[in-house]
Amino acid sequence: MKTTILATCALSTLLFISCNSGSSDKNNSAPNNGMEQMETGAQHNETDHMTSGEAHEEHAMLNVKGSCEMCKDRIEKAAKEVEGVSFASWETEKEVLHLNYDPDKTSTDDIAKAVAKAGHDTDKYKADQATYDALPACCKYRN
Ligand SMILES: [Cu+2]
Repeated sequence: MKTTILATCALSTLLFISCNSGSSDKNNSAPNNGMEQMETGAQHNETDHMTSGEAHEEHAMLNVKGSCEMCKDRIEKAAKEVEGVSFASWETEKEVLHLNYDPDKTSTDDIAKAVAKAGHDTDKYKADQATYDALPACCKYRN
């Protein structure tokens, strides 16, 4: 009996140790991301406010239909999910979406498409009827 208990103890200790070393490996590799900088000029992420002024960015405004705060979240989220978009803010009253984006990576056309796909009409692209119908009642902006 004793040996079984000892063996179980030893086994669980081993498991514990291996779990621990696994997680500390992760921690060690986290700050070690120098590899990502191999691509020149690829270092424009949204959190990089220090260099965003120097980055090749453009500002644009798009007319986007919507009605409430939920629409605002949905529109901004859809725009920000487009690669190259660093800033998106929708004005509820004017129904205008302000954007900062990298023109090498995306275009207002791409962003308008993404916003329309999320359920909001733009000047150029309209939301599918099915997508529009699926919006919550407070978000219905069509008459
Ligand atoms: Cu809404």
